[in-house]
Amino acid sequence: MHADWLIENINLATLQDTADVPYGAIYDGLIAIQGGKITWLGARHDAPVFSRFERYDGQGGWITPGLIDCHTHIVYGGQRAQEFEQRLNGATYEDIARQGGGIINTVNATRNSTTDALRHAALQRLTRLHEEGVTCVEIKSGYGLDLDTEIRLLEIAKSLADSLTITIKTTYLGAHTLPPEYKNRADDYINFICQDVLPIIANKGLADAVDVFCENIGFSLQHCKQVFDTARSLGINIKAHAEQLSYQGGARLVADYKGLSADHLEYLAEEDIALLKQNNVVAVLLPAAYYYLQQTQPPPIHAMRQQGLAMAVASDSNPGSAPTTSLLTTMNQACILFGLTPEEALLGTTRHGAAALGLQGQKGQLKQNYDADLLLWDIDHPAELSYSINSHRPKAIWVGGNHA
Ligand code: DI6
Ligand code: FE
Repeated sequence: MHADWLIENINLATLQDTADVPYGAIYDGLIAIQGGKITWLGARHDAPVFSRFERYDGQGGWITPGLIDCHTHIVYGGQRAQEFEQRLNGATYEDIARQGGGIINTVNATRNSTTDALRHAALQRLTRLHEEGVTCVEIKSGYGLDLDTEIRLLEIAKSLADSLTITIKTTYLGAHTLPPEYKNRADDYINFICQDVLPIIANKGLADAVDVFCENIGFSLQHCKQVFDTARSLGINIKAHAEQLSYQGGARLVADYKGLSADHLEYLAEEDIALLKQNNVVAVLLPAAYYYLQQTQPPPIHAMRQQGLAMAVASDSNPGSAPTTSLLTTMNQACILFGLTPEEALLGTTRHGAAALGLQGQKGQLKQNYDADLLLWDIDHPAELSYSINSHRPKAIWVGGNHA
């Protein structure tokens, strides 16, 4: 059997959906890569004979799937540290947004930034995520809002794969907030999104999904429904920022459209979980935003766990509610703030992160014929990845079988 790479002297955290042991662990394992895919994995003593390969000695470390950050807003201009100070002095996220700050602050900075400046800043953020082992990332637009800037942001997002060995999925988030030129004219803005923007973005192939901010300081269910109807007609996947600051029913709407994911979910009603599960909607947990906004009501994790709802974990990297570029820290926050186990946190940034991007069956597990996106860690146990903050970087990274 031919292999490009043979990685041995390792333990494997396969995270396979068929596993019946924690982490799907295989000890003293071996993994073979060929043509960018995993062609064989298992216990070393069960391995077939391989020919013509590069050998890599894992020196007793652990191999996990590449990390998947399935929810980021990393293409933007400016920063909002002053807002951070305001919130520490008692202002709320909603107050600041209603006073014309928040997302609009970043929209103005982004519109006034050159493409080179936006790309340079986004590449720095993505490099931080990649250094921790992120091999697949979702990047949203949403800080331009006008047609030209939204196109620029999505093109910049896609271009980052020219500078880093990483898979990028893009999401159009025009329904992020009302732009100044549409003040008090939400209906007109949603019509603009549906009639003038989405068809062009679909035609240019710039977005794999559409997202909306379904919130009292964002858009109404009816407005989100109109965007989803247009996305469906254009064959674009559906996601939503839902139940982050209040219950609006946005997660149910995603389920009604059989969308990919409902994200945040602090105010999700437990009775909605069954509908999400029935429609294979992934719950994307964003504990960094919960931490930064000093929220006090976590998502209904116990009920989600009991009903077997897939829970992804993502950084939500953005300048306002989650100015972080550390997915590993987000895994730690998911455990400490939301009560996930370290295994659930790692599943959230691998198998379930893949499903939130429609990549189940291709990424997020160590499994035969899956993409060979692998990380080698110098750890004794996979729980260490959520356990200690800023303590781990992969010793080696393979993306699509390429040793990065
Ligand atoms: N919810 C969030 O937490 C981010 N966007 C959203 O819809 C925050 C974006 C920002 O504050 O810039
Ligand atoms: Fe977000």
